Amino acid sequence: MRRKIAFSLVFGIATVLAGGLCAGAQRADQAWLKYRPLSKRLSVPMRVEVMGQRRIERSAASELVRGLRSLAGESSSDAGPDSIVLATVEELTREKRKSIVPTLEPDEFQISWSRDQSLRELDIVGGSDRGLLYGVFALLRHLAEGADMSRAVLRERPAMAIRWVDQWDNADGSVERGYAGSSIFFEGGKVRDDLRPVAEYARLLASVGINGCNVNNVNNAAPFLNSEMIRGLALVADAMRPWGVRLAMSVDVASPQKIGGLATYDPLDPAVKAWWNAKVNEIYALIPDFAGFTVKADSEGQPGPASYGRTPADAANTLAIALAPHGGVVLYRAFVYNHHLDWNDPKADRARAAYDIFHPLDGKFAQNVIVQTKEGPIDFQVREPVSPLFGGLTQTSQAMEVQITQEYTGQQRHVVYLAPLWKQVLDFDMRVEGSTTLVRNLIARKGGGMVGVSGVGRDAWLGSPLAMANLYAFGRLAWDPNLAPEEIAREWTGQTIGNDPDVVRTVGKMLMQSWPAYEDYTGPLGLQTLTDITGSHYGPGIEGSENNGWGQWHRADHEGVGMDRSVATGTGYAGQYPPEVAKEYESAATTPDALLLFFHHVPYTYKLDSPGFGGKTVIQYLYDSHYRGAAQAAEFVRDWETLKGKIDPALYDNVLPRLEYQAGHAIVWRDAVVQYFLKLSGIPDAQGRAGKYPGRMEAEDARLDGYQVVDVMPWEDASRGKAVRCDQKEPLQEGKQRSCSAEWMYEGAAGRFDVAVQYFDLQGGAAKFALTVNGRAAGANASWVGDAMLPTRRLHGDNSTRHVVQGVALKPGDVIRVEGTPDANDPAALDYVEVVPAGSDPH
Ligand code: GCW
Repeated sequence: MRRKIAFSLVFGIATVLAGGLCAGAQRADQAWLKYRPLSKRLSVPMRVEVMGQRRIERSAASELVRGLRSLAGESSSDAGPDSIVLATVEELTREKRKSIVPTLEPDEFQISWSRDQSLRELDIVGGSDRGLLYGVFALLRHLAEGADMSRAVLRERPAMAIRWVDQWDNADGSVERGYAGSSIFFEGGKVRDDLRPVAEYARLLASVGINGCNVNNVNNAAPFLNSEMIRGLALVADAMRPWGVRLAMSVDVASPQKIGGLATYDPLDPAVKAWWNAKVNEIYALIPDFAGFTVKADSEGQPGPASYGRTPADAANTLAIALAPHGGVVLYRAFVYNHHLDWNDPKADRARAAYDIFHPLDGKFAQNVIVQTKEGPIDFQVREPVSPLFGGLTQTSQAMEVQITQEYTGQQRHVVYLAPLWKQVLDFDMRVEGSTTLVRNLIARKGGGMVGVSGVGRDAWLGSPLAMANLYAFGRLAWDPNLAPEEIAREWTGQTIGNDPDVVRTVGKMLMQSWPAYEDYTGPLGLQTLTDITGSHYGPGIEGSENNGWGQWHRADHEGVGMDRSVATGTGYAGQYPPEVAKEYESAATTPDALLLFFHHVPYTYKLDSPGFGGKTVIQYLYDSHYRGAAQAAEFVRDWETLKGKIDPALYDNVLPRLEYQAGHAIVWRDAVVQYFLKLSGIPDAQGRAGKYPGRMEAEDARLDGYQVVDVMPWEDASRGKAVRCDQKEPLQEGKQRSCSAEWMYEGAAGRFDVAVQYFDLQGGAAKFALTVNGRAAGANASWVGDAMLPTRRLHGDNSTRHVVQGVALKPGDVIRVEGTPDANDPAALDYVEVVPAGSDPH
């Protein structure tokens, strides 16, 4: 029997692969594919045999060998006579290898034990070579988590056909909304020469079942259809193909005019159609398995069919007809809206746009068009209702777009595990025609699925190690939306950080608490993220979303807050849902409190009544949630500290300062939102915290030498709206550091305290700071450099940063002094210092 096996591998390959990657290269094992040695013998054979020789099968075999060898660690030399056999259904049938061959769909796999005479075999059978690869990754995942596979039988297939990540990478190497360095795909207007990171990325994606990757930004996509770029993209496709990840690209519908030299891009013009046909043929000649196009049109300045009075269906179908003979698809984004809305018009509502535009087109799209809709009607906010369009396109294939890169959820500087948010959307019951209609089933129909905007870059994929849980979870949920976010967190932690039960429990708890915490300290009750939507989308900017055309409004005034989207008195958005859901959202009393202010404008004194909202008034809930969220962020630091000695020290040291930073920035958020609503509503905090900061000494009240008092914009981003900056205009004297100082006389009780210094860390310079008490360094870390790369190049909540010096002995009359030395564009600006009981502040 064994002789029939076309190709047999026993180790060796792992060494070859490892040798092929130079030291320092970006690798998948920086993420979850670590295969850390287990302390026990593996429960599966160490010998690997593969029946076929296709490229993906070779990847599967080499991955398995590499994984087994690494997991087995010391005991890896003991191969034994049993084997793992890898085969596709087709190979088994052809070779008559087994008496019973399972019937499997292409991406499906089955893992089961069998006997070949006296030997045991673990068979991994795929419906296709890709199914086989997924089976290998599933086995390795279970082993890495420490599972006993000695009797395992597994059979799985993906819930959805489309399981794609989208990159928003530009040809110059920048990544729109990317927070992890420059593009792994492009540089200097071209595809990069070194595509090894792309292959490693594809390996990572395949390990969680992702089967497509769109590599370029939906904005400014026209140059990507130039012939030279297509040749480069063919190399990208080659790099991903061994892992079953098909290349897709974003296209600009005006390309026939912009790069094709036609006078028009009207999708119904015969010359335009012919241009697209020829372009698509050119692509398929080089990339035979090309997956398809993603389109952003008539949105945020991108050209679109509206210029010719045509519909999105007209534009989508022209592309779809060109792609259809090759098996390609069009993902047409429903993110189409007018960003010049009239803020003074109480009926204007951006949330309505996708449904208003796309619902009337249901049934008008070609078979291979998939309408791709963001999970919520606005834009990846910390919380939104589910887009009603999912219930409004019953004849059309649909994909749900989520954002892995954390544009509005902390930009990877904050830990925010998004699986619970996505899961809530997937599990939402639209009640189409009055019966159970889960969003996850709506998108799984007719070849639809999920698309995650990924934003990986050259900085360890997503920059922050814990952010990788989101990429992992995205793939797992697209594969199986029944998985619970807790379970996914456990899987990810076990593979990435460690199987120690304390580690799995602690990291799982942190991940699960992270989205609620972020919501609490940014924008609860359906207010959305409350960030400056015309700027970086990062720090607090409560008013920034109002009074402009972008439509991310919350309509807060002196009396109340929230946007009336009811049918009776508001914009009518609530009426876009099927009747049962529409009815629930129509009245404030039945709208879940978590979404109350998305749907209704209510007085600050309105009483919340959902479980967990404690019968509080809206204003009190705003105060309380912000204090609770910031306290939770501080807790993450303490949680992580319990892992010291239990996890990889490099990972420990990498993550700890990020969590400390997050805890400090959560305070910036808390104070901004709280003081904003305190001022606007005039209603005091029943718990007496809002606007009162015991132990806080404002920079503008200090004895200043060189520092100038300035107003911060928006005012709520600084304590009491003011800060000081060190701008010394006179020329420097030789050898003399130009620095400024702020001094306060301490008047509190004697004791040991933590002293927090709130400063603004501007890009374009690395200002130095030193904290002294009576002229002496206040502690071990009392001198530091503000060299972080934070958004916004002026004093702002984006860059307001907290530095804590612990255990400082203070007595009345002591002089606390901060000396700031500016550097280039960083004026060493200060907001305040705060003396808090030792151990109460994250450090
Ligand atoms: O969220 C917004 C982003 C834009 C993005 C756009 C979109 C690619 O701020 O950067 O553009 O959505 O999804 O098209």
